[in-house]
Amino acid sequence: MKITSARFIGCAVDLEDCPPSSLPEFAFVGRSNVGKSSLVNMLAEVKGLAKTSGTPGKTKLINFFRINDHWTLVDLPGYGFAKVSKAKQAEFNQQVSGYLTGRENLKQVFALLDSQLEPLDTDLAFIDWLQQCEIPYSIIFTKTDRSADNKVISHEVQLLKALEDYGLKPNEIFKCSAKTKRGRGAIINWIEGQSPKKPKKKAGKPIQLGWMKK
Ligand SMILES: Nc1nc2c(ncn2[C@@H]2O[C@H](COP(=O)(O)OP(=O)(O)OP(=O)(O)O)[C@@H](O)[C@H]2O)c(=O)[nH]1
Ligand SMILES: [Mg+2]
Repeated sequence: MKITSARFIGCAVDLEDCPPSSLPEFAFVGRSNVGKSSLVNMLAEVKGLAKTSGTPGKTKLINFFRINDHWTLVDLPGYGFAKVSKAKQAEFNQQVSGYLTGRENLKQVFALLDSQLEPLDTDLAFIDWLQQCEIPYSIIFTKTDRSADNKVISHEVQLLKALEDYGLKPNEIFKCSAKTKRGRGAIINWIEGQSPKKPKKKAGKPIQLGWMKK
């Protein structure tokens, strides 16, 4: 699918502050530094659309990006950033959980996990929470370019085992790299499949006016 437009349409501190929209929304959530903002840029094919940083804690608000005037990608602040105070973490939890549980046009959450690491308890607890809240979710393994294939596969096997142990059932599991664009087609196709089709203009019948026959 071709991206014809990708626009930042606003940011919000919490659910009440979110821009009204009836377009399907797809949100990216995960630990700080896992690669959420980089993935938004990779999918939209616009460098710098979402702000990225090597330092965790860069994205502090809920950011909305409208794609092809057809659906919206939502870049969320990360969780589990140790340098953030307890009070700030609680604020984050309220901010993000309020959006995830209350946003009516939210179609799907992509829970991002770093493919360089074994599945972490905090990530599994977050995915468990998504499932308990009945929020549709898929998992994306990020930064696959940073490890050898066999390491990524071994972490994936561990993840599948952990998901089974916890009784967690994501819709899909994707593997991606914002650097090499691995996984872009699969994720975009999946999003497209969840969005209502744009009504196609009907091909009009050729005009048949009486005088034309003469
Ligand atoms: N090699 C490689 N680096 C990546 C990839 N994705 C992200 N990065 C790097 O990881 C760092 C964090 O990326 P971000 O996209 O800012 O991460 P984030 O999850 O949005 O972080 P917060 O906003 O702080 O929660 C940056 O230095 C990125 O360049 C990837 O697929 N491959
Ligand atoms: Mg970010």
